[in-house]
Amino acid sequence: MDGARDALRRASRIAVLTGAGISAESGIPTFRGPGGIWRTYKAENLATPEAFARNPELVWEWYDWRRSVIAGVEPNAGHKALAELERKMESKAREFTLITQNVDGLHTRAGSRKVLKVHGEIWTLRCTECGREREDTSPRLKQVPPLCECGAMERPGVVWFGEGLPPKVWMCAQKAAIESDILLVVGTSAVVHPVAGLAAAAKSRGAVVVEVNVAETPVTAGADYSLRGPAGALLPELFA
Ligand code: BJW
Ligand code: ZN
Repeated sequence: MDGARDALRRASRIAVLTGAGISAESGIPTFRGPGGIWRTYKAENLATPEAFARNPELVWEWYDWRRSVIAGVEPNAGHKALAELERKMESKAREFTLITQNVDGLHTRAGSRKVLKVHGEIWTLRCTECGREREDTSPRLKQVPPLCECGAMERPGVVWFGEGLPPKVWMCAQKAAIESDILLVVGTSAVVHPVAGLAAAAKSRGAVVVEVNVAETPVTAGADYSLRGPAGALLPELFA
């Protein structure tokens, strides 16, 4: 912990990559591991463009249910510590970039201002025909599937398996990771590509890699510091 804390204090460019584990303490299930979403639901039936084309009603009902779960929880100490770190870094004119794979919007609700949402956001709805995007933060949609004002069906504004990441957001995320002095990898199993490659890319360009996770991951072996425990407890301690 002390070595990682010192490295953070010295860094002028910090990048942070978060995954579902940071929201676990808020009560949102992760995808993999005990109690994970993919233990109950099959990703190929719900989180692929093919699944949506086959049965948009089913996919939308699942997303509508997840929206209601997320709307009922609060950001936790881990989200708040990252929002606080962003403010601290900015007041010292140092660079800070938060990259998240999470679609739940909890970083924003915790007060983080600049968030690169590489897998999109569950509150964004995108038209399948005209591509128009809108935000709808109601816990339950009035109508499922929702319709665009052009009359066509909307889809969740998230990135499914087999789809490319939003190009500009992804470019900024890669740049921030490889240009960082330190990359903090929090609560991700680091198995979903291309995001899973960010830690190795940053490391190969000289960044110090610090992992915060309750379990070992593919990042662990190459990390300079691997902190084992819940993000909500470790992050406030790390930034103290
Ligand atoms: C705690 C904790 C606590 C618990 N504190 N820690 C190269 C090799 C192999 C495969 C591929 C490859 N390149 C592409 C692929 C295919 C695929 C892929 O990676 N598959 C692998 C799974 C095998 N990738 C894609 O399809 C991606 N697209 C792509 O590459 O496109 C190429 C392309 C280019 C151009 C044109 C067209 C295509 C897209 C991936 C999209 C992922 N989507 C999802 C769903 C989002 C929407 C939704 O939420 O419904 O994103 S899947 C799901 O996994 C979600 C997550 O963001 C993502 C990552 O999961 P995450 O965050 O790591 O969560 P978990 O549950 O896995 O881990 C939680 C961790 O927290 C664990 O480690 C715990 O220990 C820890 N934890 N509590 C700290 N309290
Ligand atoms: Zn439309």
